[in-house]
Amino acid sequence: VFEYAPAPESAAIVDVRPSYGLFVGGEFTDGHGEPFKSVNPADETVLAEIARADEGDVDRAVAAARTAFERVWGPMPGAERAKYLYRIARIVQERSRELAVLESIDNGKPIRESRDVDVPLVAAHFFYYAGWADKLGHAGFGPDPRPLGVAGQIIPWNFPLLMLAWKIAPALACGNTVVLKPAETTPLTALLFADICRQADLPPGVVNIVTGAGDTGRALAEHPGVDKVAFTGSTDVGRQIARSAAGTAKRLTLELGGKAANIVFEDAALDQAVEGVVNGIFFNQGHVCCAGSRLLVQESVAEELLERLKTRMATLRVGDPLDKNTDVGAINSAAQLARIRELADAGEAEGAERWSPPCELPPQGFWFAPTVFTGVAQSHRIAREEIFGPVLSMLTFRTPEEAVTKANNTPYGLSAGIWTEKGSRILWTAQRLRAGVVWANTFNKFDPASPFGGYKESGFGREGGRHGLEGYLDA
Ligand code: TXE
Repeated sequence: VFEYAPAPESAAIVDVRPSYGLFVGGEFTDGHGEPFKSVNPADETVLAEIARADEGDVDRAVAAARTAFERVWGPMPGAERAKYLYRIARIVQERSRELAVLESIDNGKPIRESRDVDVPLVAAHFFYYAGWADKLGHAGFGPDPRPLGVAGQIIPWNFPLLMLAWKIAPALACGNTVVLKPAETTPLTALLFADICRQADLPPGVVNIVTGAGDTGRALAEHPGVDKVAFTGSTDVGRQIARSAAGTAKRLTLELGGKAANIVFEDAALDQAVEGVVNGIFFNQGHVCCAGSRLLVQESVAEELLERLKTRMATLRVGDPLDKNTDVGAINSAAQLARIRELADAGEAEGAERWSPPCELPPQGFWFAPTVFTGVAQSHRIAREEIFGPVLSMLTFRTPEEAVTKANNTPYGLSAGIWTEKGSRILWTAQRLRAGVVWANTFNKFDPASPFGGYKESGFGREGGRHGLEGYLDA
């Protein structure tokens, strides 16, 4: 029942099984918790029943990872580990259609995004970190940096496969083994990835996948046999994990929420800026930690920009994630939809003006129309809290100083965008922004060679690039 068989070339692109087990020690096995269901958010149909790992199952997975670390993966020369990572990267490319379709039906994201962004970046991460595996002695951490041991990795539902790659690729390259817990609403591609690990002949126990909700995550984060915890998710859960990691003195990296400012100066190329603003907030339904959810526009061009933005928003196609023409897919879960609605309603109640283009939403499933709020004050909840949905809050500024002050007026500090034709203004602004990533005349650009991570309540530690190795080495 639990086996994952590759879909035959000619048949449906992806073969979703009725039920899935945990992946422990290279085998799909039963879980001892109450199974749960993964639902297609575009039509609310049940996709599959998923095993839930209880504390005992987490214990088994950590033990499998420990054995693999001590006997096989830790002692293996970096050049050998690299071969496995290259092999995984190539299989991800070979099975990219299957992965993209499964990601879109489990998550709700448009197939164009899973096909052209998520899955290619997953392969790119494995290729990139494969290249580091035999060069760790030249990465600036001393001649012979050591892995940490067993990494417990907990990931969210917005980029299920890509977050898995961000976590697993550097951990494995450095010689660690992993126990990864995917989010409860999007477990399917992680289980397909488990099958890819088997196909790549990865030694059993090097990658273990435990499915479940917060309890499973807590059991993993608190497990005394875990040497390092890497978490991406909400700031609240990040705080809980930091407390429990402190109890057992584990290494920790946290990638948490954001409330990024996308700053448009009056000399920006406005049409280009509009594209960047739209991509910044409507890409992946705004389920993006670095989403440009606060649009800061210089007063002199605010009206003009808003006009063009509305015209562009009216062209966005909302609907079936598997339709190649779809721009905005389904909201990932009923709970997330409720949260977006609550914050959007609060925006109206606090006096901001709400606008959405006319668009017909499908009758079944979880949907939210692209929305922009104007007349937003910095004190409004929609200007302060992470909405994590297709909702943009527009504010204005008069001077560059005011733009920087407003952009930094948030407990978060993950990313920001700057739109201007003036190079010196880009540098001046970027130097003053308290954000881990600053994009200029572009937005949501990702590359495995670039470090990514936040300041303040957006967390600490960096993923990606050479910096991403630091979190997995005893250096
Ligand atoms: O996140 P959670 P949720 C933000 C976003 C969103 C809000 C709530 O604003 O609206 O968080 O989303 C696991 N110990 N982000 O509730 O709960 C959980 O099972 C250990 C931003 O879905 O943080 C899942 O695997 N693990 C964010 C993962 O944590 C626990 C991405 C994330 O879920 C746990 C997601 C516990 N006590 C949401 N409780 C970003 N930065 O990208 C839950 N989990």
